[in-house]
Amino acid sequence: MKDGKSKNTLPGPKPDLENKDSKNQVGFNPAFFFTVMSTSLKNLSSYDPGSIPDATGMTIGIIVSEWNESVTNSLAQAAVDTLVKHGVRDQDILLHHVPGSFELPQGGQFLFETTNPDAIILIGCIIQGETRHFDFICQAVAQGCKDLGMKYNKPSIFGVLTTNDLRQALDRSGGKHGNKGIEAAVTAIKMVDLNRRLSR
Ligand code: DLZ
Repeated sequence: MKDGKSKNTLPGPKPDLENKDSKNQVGFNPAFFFTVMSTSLKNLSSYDPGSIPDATGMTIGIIVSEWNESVTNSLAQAAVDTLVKHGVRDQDILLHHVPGSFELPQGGQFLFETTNPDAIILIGCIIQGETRHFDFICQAVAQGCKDLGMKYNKPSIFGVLTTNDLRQALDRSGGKHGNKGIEAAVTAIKMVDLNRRLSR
């Protein structure tokens, strides 16, 4: 929010963002703050399986970026395993690769145009480099993912890691912070289920 006041309050002591004389003040970096808060308050992969809708009969497309493939393949495998665990048949998971994350939205568009799945998951890993390339790719992929969902009126799930380094990416693709691929699959199932219930 523009005035810095949000209705969503996080548990725990409030950080003193205004007082520059505060003892612990080392300069406020919003990106660092939200990364730490999101991972210390929530393991990205922990969820109650019983709370997830039955995914039987769903068709899910997965587009995977080849850049940083050790990371993206772990994310994709976790997404596939999660979909199958909740009832999606192997043959109803349509998985394709694209060269890099920038190509993810168009890969998703090709899939919606040709096979029209119930949802698409875009999986990538964009790691901060020395130039602003990172910012442009992240911005384009996030916007493209959102546009895809709006264009086809079907869930388009952002399963893209945007990290400062490879360590952070590994931690979130089967490491100490879980696997974002699981979260992406669960989100896809929930959104398809919501769409189905509202369309009845
Ligand atoms: C060029 C590039 C760079 C520098 N870094 C990444 C990255 O960290 N993750 C990723 O998925 N893709 C990267 N790419 C490739 C672009 O996404 C894209 O494939 C090329 O710019 C060609 O359009």
